[in-house]
Amino acid sequence: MVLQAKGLSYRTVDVTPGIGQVAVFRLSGQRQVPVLVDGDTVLADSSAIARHLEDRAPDPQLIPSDPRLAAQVHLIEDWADTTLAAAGRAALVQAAALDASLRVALLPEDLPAPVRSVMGAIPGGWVNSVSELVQQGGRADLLASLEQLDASVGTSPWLVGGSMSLADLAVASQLSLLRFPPSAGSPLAGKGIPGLSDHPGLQRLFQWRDQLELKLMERTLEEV
Ligand SMILES: N[C@@H](CCC(=O)N[C@@H](CS)C(=O)NCC(=O)O)C(=O)O
Repeated sequence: MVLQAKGLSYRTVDVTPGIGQVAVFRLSGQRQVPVLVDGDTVLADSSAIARHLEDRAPDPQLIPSDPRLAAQVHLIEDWADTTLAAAGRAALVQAAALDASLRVALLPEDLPAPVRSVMGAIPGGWVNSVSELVQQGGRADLLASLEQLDASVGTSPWLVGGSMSLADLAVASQLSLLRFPPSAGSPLAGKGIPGLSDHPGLQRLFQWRDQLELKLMERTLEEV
C-alpha cells in the first residue's frame, strides 16, 4: 500500500508458507513476509520498509513532520501491526475452522487439488473448541477498538492530521483479515469474519478501507 501511495513501480512475489520461506530466509535472514528488495537493499518488517520508502520517495509524506502527529502515527501503526494483526489472525483462523469454503480459498494457489479437497472435507467446527478458548475476551476488546475507528473515519477520512498517513495504511491493511477487500478477487472478496465483517457498527470502517484501496489503485493506474 505504501508503494502504491507513493506511485512507485514494483513487482510482488507470493510466498508459499513453509517451502517458500526457505528462499525468504536466504534472501533476508528471517522467514517472514513482507520483504522489500530495492536494488542492493533487502529489508524485512513492514515498519522498516515503510520508513525506507518514506526516505526514498518523500511525496506524498506518510510520516508527518510535526512530532505530535508523528507520534500518533507511530502509535497507531504499531498497534495495527501487533494487537490488531494478532486479533485479526486469531479471528480468521476461527472463521476458517468453521467455514470449509473460506479454508480452501485461503490455501496457496499452487497446492495440488487433492490436498485442497481434503482441507475442504474436514468437518467445520473440529478445531472450534480450541480456537474458542483462544478467542474468549479478545473479541470484545477488538470490537471496541474497531468501533472507535469506525467513529473516527465517520468524521474524517484520515486517522491522524489532515492527510493520508502510515496510520491509515497500517490499519486498512490489517482490516483485510477481517473482511477481504475487492482486490482479493473471487472467491474471497467480501467474505469475512462472521460477527465482525457484517457488524452494523463497523460498516463505515470497511467502506473506508475499500475507498482507500480504490484511491491507491487509481494512483497506480495514473503512473502506468
Ligand atoms: N512485524 C512484521 C510481521 C510480519 C508477519 O507477521 N508476517 C507473517 C505474514 S503477515 C508471516 O510471514 N508469517 C509466517 C511466519 O511467521 O512463519 C511486519 O510488520 O512486517
